[in-house]
Amino acid sequence: MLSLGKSLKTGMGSYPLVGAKRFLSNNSKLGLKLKPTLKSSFIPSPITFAIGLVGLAVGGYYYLDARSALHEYIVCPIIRATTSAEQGHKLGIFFMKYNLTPRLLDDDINNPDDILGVDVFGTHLRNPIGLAAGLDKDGEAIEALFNSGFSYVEIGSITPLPQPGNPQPRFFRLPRDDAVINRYGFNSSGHFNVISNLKLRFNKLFPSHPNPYSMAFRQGKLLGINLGKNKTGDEIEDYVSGVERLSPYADVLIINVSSPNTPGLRDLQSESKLTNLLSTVVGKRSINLLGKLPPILVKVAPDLTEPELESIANSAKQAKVDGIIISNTTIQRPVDKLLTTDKELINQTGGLSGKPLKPYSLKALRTLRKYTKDSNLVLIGCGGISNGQDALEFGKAGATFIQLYTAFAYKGPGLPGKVRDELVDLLKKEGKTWKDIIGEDDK
Ligand SMILES: Cc1cc2nc3c(=O)[nH]c(=O)nc-3n(C[C@H](O)[C@H](O)[C@H](O)COP(=O)(O)O)c2cc1C
Ligand SMILES: *[C@@H]1O[C@H](CO)[C@@H](O)[C@H](O)[C@H]1NC(C)=O
Ligand SMILES: *[C@@H]1O[C@H](CO)[C@@H](O)[C@H](O)[C@H]1NC(C)=O
Ligand SMILES: *[C@@H]1O[C@H](CO)[C@@H](O)[C@H](O)[C@H]1NC(C)=O
Ligand SMILES: *[C@@H]1O[C@H](CO)[C@@H](O)[C@H](O)[C@H]1NC(C)=O
Ligand SMILES: CC(=O)N[C@H]1CO[C@H](CO)[C@@H](O)[C@@H]1O
Repeated sequence: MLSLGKSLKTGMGSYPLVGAKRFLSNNSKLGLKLKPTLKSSFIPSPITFAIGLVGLAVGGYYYLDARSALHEYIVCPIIRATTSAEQGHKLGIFFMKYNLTPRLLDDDINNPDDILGVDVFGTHLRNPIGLAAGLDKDGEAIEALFNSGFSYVEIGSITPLPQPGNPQPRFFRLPRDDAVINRYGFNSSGHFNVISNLKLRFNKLFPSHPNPYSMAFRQGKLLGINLGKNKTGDEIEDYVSGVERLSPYADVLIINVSSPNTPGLRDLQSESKLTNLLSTVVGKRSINLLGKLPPILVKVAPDLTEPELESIANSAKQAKVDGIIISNTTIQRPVDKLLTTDKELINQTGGLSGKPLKPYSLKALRTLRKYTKDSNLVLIGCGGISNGQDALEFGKAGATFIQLYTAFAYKGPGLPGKVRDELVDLLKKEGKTWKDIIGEDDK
């Protein structure tokens, strides 16, 4: 089993229900507001609203089927044509928050012989397709995201105190390249607002699922929470408070080590600083409301050098971190390969994601694989994945499961189901299962 075992066995026995019941009865004493404090910051312009309604009406029945071409070829392009990138993002969250997006109707079914199943973090994930952080920053759209077929959803990044992020515009579409550039700068409504969202969700779901599979409240699915630090916050303090406050709601916790403290060459001092940060954070976890200790993952940038990645791998092993997500967006601009002729777009400051990121993230994944093969660190592939073939490449390069974001923003809620079906077909052709192909490249 590709798992982390050890730490996860703690507290699995009778703990879950006790923990959860205690939570329910103590709720009011925790001093956190139970009301949803997130104001809907989405104010649709009359045009986008009207188009949304027309889309719904024209869509009719087909709107309900996640994989109908309606979303990819009609709804998403209309949204792109009529909104700025950030308005489009908000509109998407708005639809999902109120469950106005379609669900993958055969989520439970189309995985013949469990071809896509994979054991990770003491769990059997039903498929290796996850959503990356940054789409649902505040944990408002979790149900809709699981409904669209993801088996892993990562919310956040969440900073301790609310912060506005960078001034707008800060999100740019490069449609010809199936890419986006963002410099949101981690706008976040802060720990307490997100906790109140998660708490409401728990209180709503727990009574009818008294024995939930996970904090996803779905069989074979996991909920990840990505912790950020405030712009002016202290790295250790902010991550520690994140781990302490959000452990109860998480199946998995993620912290970002996108750039280790030294740009440039590997140096022992920065490695030990990182090891110290990671060990501290690992030690501060507590069991979640279901009695399980959430594994901790670190997320890295694709722009790190091989010595830097090696250094992160060493720190992760020493600190007994459970896994690594590879990768975040890139600050590089593969100008010769980008189709966009708009140089001003290319020159926007920020992280580039989507198709052009794939070679960088895949390379970083291969490098990390090289330095972690001897450990039980779980590698999670992310960056430019948009179809079954991409997912398969990351799996073969060593990813236990994958995440995507930009392709979902372009193609809409049908994408997870599509990637899943493509993966099943590709694996069947090879006569293999997902488990068989993980890390196949280095065999
Ligand atoms: C608009 C946007 C916001 C993002 N915000 C976050 C974030 O808050 N935290 C984080 O760890 N990653 C964030 N990411 C990075 C994604 O999680 C992912 O690592 C990256 O986009 C590469 O995957 P993709 O090519 O499939 O989009 C963000 C990406 C985008 C496009
Ligand atoms: C951050 O920005 C995104 C996109 O506009 C939005 O959905 C989200 O609500 C914002 N969060 C905060 C706290 O501003
Ligand atoms: C991610 O890490 C880098 C340095 O490692 C830091 O500059 C950045 O602020 C972090 N982002 C978040 C959201 O924590
Ligand atoms: C974009 O950046 C390149 C190199 O940094 C520079 O030569 C070019 O003039 C810039 N273009 C625009 C439109 O700013
Ligand atoms: C990701 O990359 C962006 C830009 O490359 C950087 O600002 C940010 O701190 C990184 N970390 C996370 C968690 O996104
Ligand atoms: C604890 C901490 O550093 N909080 C900061 C979070 O970010 C906002 C905006 O950048 C600051 O005003 C807070 O001081």
